[in-house]
This record gives sequence, structure tokens and C-alpha cells, in this order.
Amino acid sequence: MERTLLIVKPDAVAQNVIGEIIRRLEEKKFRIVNLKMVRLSRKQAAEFYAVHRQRPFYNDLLEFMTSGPCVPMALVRHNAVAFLREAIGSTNPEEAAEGTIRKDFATDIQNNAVHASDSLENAAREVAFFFG
Ligand code: FUP
Repeated sequence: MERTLLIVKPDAVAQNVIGEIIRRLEEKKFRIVNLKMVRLSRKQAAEFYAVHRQRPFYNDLLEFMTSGPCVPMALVRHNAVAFLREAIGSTNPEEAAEGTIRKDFATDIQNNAVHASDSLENAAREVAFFFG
């Protein structure tokens, strides 16, 4: 079993689809082992996305991630990291596969509904970031 992190981002919270996203994850046999609603500070968002600090979209990304509450959750499943990446779809919703969370709920590459850890190493870091 692996543990990974999903964040329902502020755009998806504003669309009232927290429950629908959780329903899809539970249907795919992810077990929620921790969950909360948080409004990230600028400092927290900057730390979470520090790997992107040199990228041109970094400032806009921080503005977006601090624009409203988000819902991080720790998920457990066999092959959780890869399965969750598949379930959310491509970063850019125009490239996301049918039936993925981003295909259905993302607006554009920034307002893309959810975050999911992209490796086991990042999953451990990101779960610890929110849940200690
Ligand atoms: P992902 O792992 O799919 O979330 O994608 P990345 O790690 O490449 O990007 C992290 C976040 O940066 C994305 F979710 C949204 C934002 N981003 C942009 O706003 N513009 C871009 O061109 C690329 C990423």
C-alpha cells in the first residue's frame, strides 16, 4: 500500500464538487486516512510549490492557491501515486483524458481543480506538509 496527497484546489471548492471528487476517489478504492479544509497563507503556498519558484507562472499559482480554501487529503491504495495521477488527468485539461477529474472540473492549466503528488518521495513530503 502507498500513501499519497490530493488537494481539492480553490476553484473546485468554489464549484461545490468536493463531494463528487471524493466519491470518484472512493469508487476507485482510495481510502481517505486524513482530510481537512485550509486556507493557505502566501508563505505556506510558496513552500509547498517551492520547486516551481523560478517558473513564470509561480506568482499567479500562489495567488490562485491562496484565493480561497482548499481541501488536502491523504489517500491510501495499492499503487496510490500512479493510480491517482491517472485519475486526475493531465495538468492542462485540454490534454486530460475522458473521465478524469481535471477533464471534468478543471477550467485551464492554472485553475485545474486538483493537485496530486507525482512521486512516492514527494507524496511523503506533501502528506507531512499538511498532516505532520
Ligand atoms: P501537476 O503535477 O500536474 O500539478 O503539474 P506541475 O507540477 O507541472 O505544475 C504544478 C501546478 O503549476 C499546476 F497544477 C498548475 C500550475 N501551472 C501553471 O499554472 N501553468 C503552467 O504552465 C504549468 C503549471
